[in-house]
Amino acid sequence: PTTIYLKDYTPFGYLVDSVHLTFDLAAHATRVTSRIAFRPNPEASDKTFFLHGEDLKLIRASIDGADITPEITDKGMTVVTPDAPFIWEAEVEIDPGNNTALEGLYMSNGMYCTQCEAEGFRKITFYPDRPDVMSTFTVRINGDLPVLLSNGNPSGKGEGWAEWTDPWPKPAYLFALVAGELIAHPGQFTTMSGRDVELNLWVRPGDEGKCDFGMEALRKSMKWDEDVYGREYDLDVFNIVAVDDFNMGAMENKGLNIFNSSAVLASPETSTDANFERIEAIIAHEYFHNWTGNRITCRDWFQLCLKEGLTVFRDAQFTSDIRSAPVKRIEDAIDLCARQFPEDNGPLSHPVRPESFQEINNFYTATVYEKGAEIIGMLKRLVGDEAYSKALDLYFLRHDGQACTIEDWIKVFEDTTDRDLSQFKRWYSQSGTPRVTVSEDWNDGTYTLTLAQHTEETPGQSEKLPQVIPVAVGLLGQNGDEVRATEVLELTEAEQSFQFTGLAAKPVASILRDFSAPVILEHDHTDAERAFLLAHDTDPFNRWQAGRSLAQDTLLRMILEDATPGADYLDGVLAVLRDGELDPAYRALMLGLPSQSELAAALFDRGETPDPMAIWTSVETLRQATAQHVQDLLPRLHSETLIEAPYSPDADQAGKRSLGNAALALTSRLDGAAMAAEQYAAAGNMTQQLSALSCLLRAGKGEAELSTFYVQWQHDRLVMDKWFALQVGMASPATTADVARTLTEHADFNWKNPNRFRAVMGALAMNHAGFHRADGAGYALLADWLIKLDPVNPQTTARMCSAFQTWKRYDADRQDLIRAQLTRIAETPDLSRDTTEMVSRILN
Ligand code: HT7
Ligand code: ZN
Repeated sequence: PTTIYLKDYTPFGYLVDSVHLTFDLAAHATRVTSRIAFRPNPEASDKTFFLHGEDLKLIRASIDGADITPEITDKGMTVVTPDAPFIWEAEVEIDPGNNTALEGLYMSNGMYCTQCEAEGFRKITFYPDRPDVMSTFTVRINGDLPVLLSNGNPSGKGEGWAEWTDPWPKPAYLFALVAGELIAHPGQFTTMSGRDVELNLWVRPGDEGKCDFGMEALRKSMKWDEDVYGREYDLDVFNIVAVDDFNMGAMENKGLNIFNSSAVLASPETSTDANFERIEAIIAHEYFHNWTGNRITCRDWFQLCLKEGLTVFRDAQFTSDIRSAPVKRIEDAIDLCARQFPEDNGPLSHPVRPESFQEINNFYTATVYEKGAEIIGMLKRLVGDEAYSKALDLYFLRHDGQACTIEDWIKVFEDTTDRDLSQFKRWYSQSGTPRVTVSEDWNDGTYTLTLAQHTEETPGQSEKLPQVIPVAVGLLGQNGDEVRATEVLELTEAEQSFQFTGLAAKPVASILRDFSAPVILEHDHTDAERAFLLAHDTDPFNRWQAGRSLAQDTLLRMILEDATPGADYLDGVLAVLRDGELDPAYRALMLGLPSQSELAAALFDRGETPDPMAIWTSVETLRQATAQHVQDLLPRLHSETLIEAPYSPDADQAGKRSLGNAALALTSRLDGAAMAAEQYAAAGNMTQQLSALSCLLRAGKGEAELSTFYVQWQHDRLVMDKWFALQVGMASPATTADVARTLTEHADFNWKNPNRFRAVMGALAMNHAGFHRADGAGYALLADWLIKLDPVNPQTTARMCSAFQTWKRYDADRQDLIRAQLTRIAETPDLSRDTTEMVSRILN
């Protein structure tokens, strides 16, 4: 496969003034006619006229009305063109009904829909399918279906046809078309300048009852972007469509967002509080792309973080504003440690702005998205809120309508602040997670904090230079009072000392407050110091972090030294749970433990070989000990879920249910899940029903409830995904692979649907001890299914290969078993480019 390099970027030789497309829809022979006005690009020296095209049957093509018969490869065609403006016309035939890869134009339950990011438009017609080629689009759809949608504003319709005109120039990856028997859930929004925008959420018949929340989330997002970023919506209509077969969460096509139905449809009976929160965030994310991604797009796919990092940062700000900021920050840190750190410190490690790729779809990663967002957060912290706002205003003013780079982005900050950000830019080019080591000195009223940074070698990068790391620090006195408020230290050297003078006694430092940088902090705190911070830290993030590290150290000692759960952790948790002043959601997070996979990473970092069963046992033992230690509080905590008001997914109610259900999980370890059985029987919403069912399954019970759940929800695809995932997720280590295998034989296991495939195979990979069963049954089962899925849906297959990315942490036997499966996948004939690239990176 060909490798593409950032350094080789050259602009396309032609500009596109307009695109006219006509679709004659037919399941197996859709005709796409294009009429495109090109003119030579004065800024480009290479005038090669190459049009991408894949899986297209060319019917005819012409330039300025004269037919041509171009030579076509599996990638597209190169044509000789006039050295002046010209009109390209072509007619191609495509087969959406057989498009199982879900890229380009495909069908889902009889509905036509598209997914063009990153390189799907080339499966629709011949075109310069690259993000720096922008044009206005007019689209006519001919088809015998009641709803025919595309980007922009409606510009005409009649029996069996509709026309759409998008006045905003856009790259082809933002093109979208939807056609089918859909029902509109309408809404309305008046913009800051008083324009009325028609909103619609389009769903399949039967899903009408799951639209209210998504519509409200959209309206809130539109208002928030006006209030906080001054960004107004720019079309007369905004359409969202829910689709069952979709490779990712959602797609920000201009004026016509397409969503995985799991990322937009919600009702209290069928969705958990966590589902609601995720849906709200994804709707906001896609909407915010209208400015950060669509109006200002990326010059090339290496700049993906330009739109994704910024938009994730913006959606996180939105969630913090409308829910709880500390809870959101903690959730994001948990997610970063669980998904991005393993990526950044393993064989798939790559810079936030990669320098090469074979298949761009493999770079829609936690590093590009989440570390990309953390970089924006650091920049904001370093320059301050006011300068951040000014820089963003300048960004929108200077670059509206352009396809930009990270250099453009950094420059607006340099121009607004007069800061030299060249060292800061290393965050985009250097892969790997920096480790910051803390040492302290106390001398006669002066506290000296020495911070050292180090980043391990990562694939392709042996030399690492110091990065600019904003470290937010506060100091606490021995009685728990804050003696120095939070201050942001700028760590720019490999090692640097910071002094705090005039202190009466040696303080306890609270370091990396609010998780001010995506780094691993190595601070040799004693259990007592961590317990002190857990009790007193005035920074909510670090207070939680203190509990988390205390839990981790406790577990590691249990694993390595056969220790019993320590009193510091147990008493610390008890005190937090007793503190009725603390937000219930926050207390629930305090009850969380590091994931088993994170414990494996922590052991590996200490030079130990993680034993998945020993890790699992330690977690079970600590959970049991915690349940016993806090048992007197559990009935009261569980009663938090008894909310009299009607169900609402808001942060307040969700927080109470989260704490109540965390208490239920502990109670189930003491009462044989009797209370869980009661909750299951009485549950009036999915949050209560599913958490009760998970407690039952963990207790080795719940067979009857699993059956009634199936009967109750068999008709609901999204709930059935939960039914599949829960059984695998809750299975004991010894049975996980067998449970997963049995479920793959279930009549409802539609493996070509990415949500269903992920429900089983994703849950298998996430069940740490089950996946890593010593006989390799988990590895073999996943590999079997990846091999089966690859020819059908390479994108989803390749993404799921990352389940194997941590393989070098484990013992030699497990490594041999995983290597054998990876090799088996790699040697599969006709393996996709997507999966080939992933497997070879993981193996190397
Ligand atoms: N910009 C989108 C990324 C994307 C995608 C979405 C759905 C299916 C396939 C996709 N490939 C790339 C989603 C986002 O970040 O908002
Ligand atoms: Zn995005």
